[in-house]
Amino acid sequence: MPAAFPKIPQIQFEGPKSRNPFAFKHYNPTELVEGKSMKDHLRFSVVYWHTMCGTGSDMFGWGTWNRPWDRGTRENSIERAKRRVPVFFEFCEKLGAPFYAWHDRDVAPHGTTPRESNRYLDAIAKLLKEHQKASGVRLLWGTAQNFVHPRYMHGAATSCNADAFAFAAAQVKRALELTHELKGEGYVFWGGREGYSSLLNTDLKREMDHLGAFMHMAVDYKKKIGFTGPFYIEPKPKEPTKHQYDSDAAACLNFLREYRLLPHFKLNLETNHATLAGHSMQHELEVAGAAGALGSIDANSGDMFLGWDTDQFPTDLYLTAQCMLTILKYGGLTTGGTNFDAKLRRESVDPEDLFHAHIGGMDTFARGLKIAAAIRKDGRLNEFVKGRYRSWDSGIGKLIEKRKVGFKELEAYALKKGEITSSESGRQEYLENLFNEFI
Ligand code: XLS
Ligand code: NI
Ligand code: NI
Repeated sequence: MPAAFPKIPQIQFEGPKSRNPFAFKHYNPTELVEGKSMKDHLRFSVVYWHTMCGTGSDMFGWGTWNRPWDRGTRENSIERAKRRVPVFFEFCEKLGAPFYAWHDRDVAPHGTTPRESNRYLDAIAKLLKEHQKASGVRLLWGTAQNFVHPRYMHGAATSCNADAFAFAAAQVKRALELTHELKGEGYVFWGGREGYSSLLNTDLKREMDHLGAFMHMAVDYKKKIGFTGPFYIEPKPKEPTKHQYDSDAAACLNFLREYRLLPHFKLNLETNHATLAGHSMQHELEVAGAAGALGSIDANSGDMFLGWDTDQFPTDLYLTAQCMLTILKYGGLTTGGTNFDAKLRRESVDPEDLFHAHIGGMDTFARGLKIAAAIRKDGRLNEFVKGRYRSWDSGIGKLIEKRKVGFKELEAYALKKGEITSSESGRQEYLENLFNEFI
């Protein structure tokens, strides 16, 4: 098969002075930051769904993207699926992305029965294995697409119809096996339609219980096949349903604790989902990190004027610097990665736009990493935060933290003290200026 991107060279690091659009200005895979290579810090990953299956269509219009490799094959055919595999790996290799991610039904088409779907998936699995081996590109995570087919219209694990639960289980079983076969680093659960559109027809408690049971079955099966990578839940507050059960990091952690699943899961956090939930991405990362559940990130960004998941490539240095500051604080990405769950705009119709988008995202994260490392090295920010809590390092604060005192002793302390006389500035504006010194 002829190359899909014949005019695009291998993307190399050329440094900030380069004017070559097909070069990295900041992402230098071998450069060390805090003693670790950028490649190992960032663990970039390309998604199969937007990159290979997207068409540029939206609710108001047909596809717009020019994808020469799809020509002459039918939509949703196994022929088209087969043709896409080498194109995808050529893209990852030219880009120098070490990882990728898929849903079962974006690498292979839907069959008319589960048996036929499995057959398609088996055929594609063989190709994925070959191409992973030849290219060295590894699977960051796999997942099952349990939201496109009409059988999942009421949800999958949280459907009112027990058959939908059973079909979803069968699909996750196979997707898990394939993730294991392809040596995937982890496995993701994004609750596609696990939520509701109206409480009038919904038994929320029963649906949540079913979701808990589903996850326990997945944990059991993972052990059974010997898959040792982490499970991730990916929070999102809405879209496609009005309310998704996995609405944000805190809701996911609560669900995992309630159903005694926390030891088996971490979170996969996506920027645009955080902002849809009314949080910053850094907030979500902090909440997950504090619970020891910071797993992986879906790196994208939304549009502040649009209220849906626009899945744009990340280009904002503040965003990536904040992300990397929290990620470094919690020990960095280990099994997780920086997964570009992002798509081109409808008007970006050329294959080369895929390169511009990913190069931009990688450079933006590389700069974010360098900025975060510089802020940490400088130390002023950290010192400030530490200093702000110094009343907890001795005296009454220390006694409270050590649980040596209760309300009775604290009442006595307050009565004796009379009033809190010191008032100390939070210095937000000073700290914002300090942060800007590094941008
Ligand atoms: C959709 C999600 C989805 C997950 C994988 O909004 O981001 O793409 O990452 O199922
Ligand atoms: Ni998303
Ligand atoms: Ni995602």
